[in-house]
Amino acid sequence: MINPPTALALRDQILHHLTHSQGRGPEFATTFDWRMAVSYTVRDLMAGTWINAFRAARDQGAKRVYYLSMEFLIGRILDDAIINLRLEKPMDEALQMLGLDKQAILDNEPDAALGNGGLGRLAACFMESLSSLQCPAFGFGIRYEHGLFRQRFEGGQQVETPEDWLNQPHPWEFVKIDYSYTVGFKGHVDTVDGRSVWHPAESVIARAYDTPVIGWGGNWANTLRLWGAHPTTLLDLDRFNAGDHTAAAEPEALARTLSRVLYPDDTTDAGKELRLKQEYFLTAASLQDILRRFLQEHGDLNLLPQKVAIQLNDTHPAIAGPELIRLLMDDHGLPFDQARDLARGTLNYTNHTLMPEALERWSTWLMGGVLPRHMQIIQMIDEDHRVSTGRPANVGIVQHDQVRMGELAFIMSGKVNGVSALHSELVKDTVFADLHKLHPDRIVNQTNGVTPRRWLRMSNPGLAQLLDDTIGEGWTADLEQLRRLEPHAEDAAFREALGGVKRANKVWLSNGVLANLGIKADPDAIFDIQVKRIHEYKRQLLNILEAIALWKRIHDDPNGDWTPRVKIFGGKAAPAYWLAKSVIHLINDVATTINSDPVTSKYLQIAYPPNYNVSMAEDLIPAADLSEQISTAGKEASGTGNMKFTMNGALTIGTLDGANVEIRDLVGPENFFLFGMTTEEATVAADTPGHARRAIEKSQDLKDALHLIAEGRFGRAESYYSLLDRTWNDDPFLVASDFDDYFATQRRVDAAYRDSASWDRMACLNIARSGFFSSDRTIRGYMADIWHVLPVAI
Ligand code: T68
Repeated sequence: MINPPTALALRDQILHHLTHSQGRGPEFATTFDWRMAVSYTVRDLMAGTWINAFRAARDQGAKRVYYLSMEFLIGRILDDAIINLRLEKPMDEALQMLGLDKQAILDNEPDAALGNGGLGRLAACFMESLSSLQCPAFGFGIRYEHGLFRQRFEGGQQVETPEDWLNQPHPWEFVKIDYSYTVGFKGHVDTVDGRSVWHPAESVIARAYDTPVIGWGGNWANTLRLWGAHPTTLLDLDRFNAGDHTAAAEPEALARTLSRVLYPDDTTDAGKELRLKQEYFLTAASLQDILRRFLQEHGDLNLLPQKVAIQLNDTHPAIAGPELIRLLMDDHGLPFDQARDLARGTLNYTNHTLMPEALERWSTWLMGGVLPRHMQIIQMIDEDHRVSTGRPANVGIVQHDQVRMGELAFIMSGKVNGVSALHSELVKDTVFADLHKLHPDRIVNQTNGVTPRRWLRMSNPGLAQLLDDTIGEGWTADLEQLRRLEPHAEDAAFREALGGVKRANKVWLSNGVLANLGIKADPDAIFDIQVKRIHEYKRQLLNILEAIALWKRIHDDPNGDWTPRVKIFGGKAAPAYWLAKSVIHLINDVATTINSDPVTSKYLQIAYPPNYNVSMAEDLIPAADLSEQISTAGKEASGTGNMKFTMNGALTIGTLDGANVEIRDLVGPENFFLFGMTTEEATVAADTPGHARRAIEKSQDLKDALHLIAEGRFGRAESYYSLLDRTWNDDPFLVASDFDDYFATQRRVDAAYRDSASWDRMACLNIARSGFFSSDRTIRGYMADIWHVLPVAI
């Protein structure tokens, strides 16, 4: 920003909005009113930049990026905007003048939880980096009325309640009612003068709700455009006049279901008609908007690949291939070949998982019923690809009466990328092995990253200050500058300061989140944290079994020289994922027993705060000593939490999976606690009959832990029969086979933590070498290798 406002100006503007936007006098204002007034004040400071950025891109005829994603896990906006606009100081002063508590105002903002986990949070980090790098871009998503469900625990079990962030006004968005598009479903296809014409039987209106995303320094803002679904007819007046008032409102209710709720399943395929309609709703509205702007700015459709790059965040918007071809053929009269080439020159696809149950497939009858014209085009794409490549019969989009969205996305994309070095190689060797042979240059890697503005400067102000004082604040825009910290690893005074920041963050967490749970956590204990969705492959079970085994050992030798530890879990399970829910139940039951054991309580505590979300991550990650990244090798595509912990000076205990491999390479193997099988070993072991039973028989600690559960030491044993049965007899994610190595590695962690100078030295080197994991680096990679776009000067 060129002229940052003074504290006085901010104060006056806040008071102005309190009166004129909230309609409240200061003496009547609630925290909510103040938060709205402050938010409007900050929004005012983004709007001009936002409009100028759009204008600059248009005036320069710049190529634009469009990021299509069913999820944007934004979290809170206010503090992030204050920081990116560099308003911290004047805003603190202004709030002080008004006698307001800044933390209370920040905490009043609900999280925009429009995503499940990593995929959605990545989209949010990318939006912030795109703006910080002045890359002209739009994010397109759905404005879900209900984001990811809220999680409560009842008797230790997960209970879901609806999330309702839009029950209160959302101060950041601008509604653009003139950007409204009709999206059709079902119906039939006619041929008129050789052209296909689709006559949808149903339609809804997609309306644009825009949120500016301000970049670091406040010089550029892009648009996050979320589509809200609205009815084409508000009220069935005939029915209303006939007295049936409920039925009269039906068209409205039906249309609105499209943007009502976020599907809460990650890494499983929903396979439901509503989900397909949501995916098409997002895609169709976005493509209409893209083509409208493109035609206005450039006119000639042949320029599309030169001026537009579209990124598909996983296969969820993969219907974009057939939809773009449909628009170019049916609306603009281009022949199939030309439409196909233009589409493929424009579209790219990011794969986020190899898990077979997550690969989207739609039955041909559902696809043909909901999107009849698209089903025809999918068949044309498939046949065209078969003929032009001479591929084997089993490699194709339509197989066994199912449309495979991964294959569709691959075939319709210029580039396909994985999200870590290991994952991209596995994409080539496994899910897309056949297509990779036919198109050997299509798959590329772009290792994920996270934005250091939110995940360091904002969430860890103590560390940010120490970094600013030590190496200057240049790291915020250029995270590789953290390298300049390396020499300070040998400086005892700096290590003390670093340890002091960590301890302060731990005290803050103890007095806040943990105290609320009734847990007395010793800030000098190891804070050992695993936060992420609950999933078998992420192996929270391995972590809690280790806790049980450790507890037993301490119990058997209460006078031993144990290193105190607080184990913290956070995360939600998909509502229908019974095994994951039973892991949650187990963690809570084990916590209840262990936390109240007077013999062990000074050495081991377990905390599981409910409703893990972005804001909770911002509290937990800066307070972590140990980051748990313990997925079965070959299963976690990348991970991004692993990067956030490293940046905040936690050491990792982890497997050679996803981006852990790159983290370990960069921070150095001596600064990383590695355990477990490699991908190759895990693949072989999982196929060996009886692997779990054999591993359990070999491990006294594991056997003891499993017996304690089966004996009912942690709540009713019956609750855990299926979990135990799966562990003994199936264990596809190799919890048993990796247990002993994990347990032994944790004991190495215990020993290492006791030498605080050496620990702080390792933490310092982890931070210093984490610069690669900035999402700025990732976005530069996409810009250069996939989108071929340049930043725009303003
Ligand atoms: C995650 N995927 C990967 N999927 O698991 C993680 N799936 O390794 C990676 O770091 C991250 O993506 C970013 O690349 C997901 O989060 C989903 O959330 C999801 C949502 C709906 C349907 C399927």
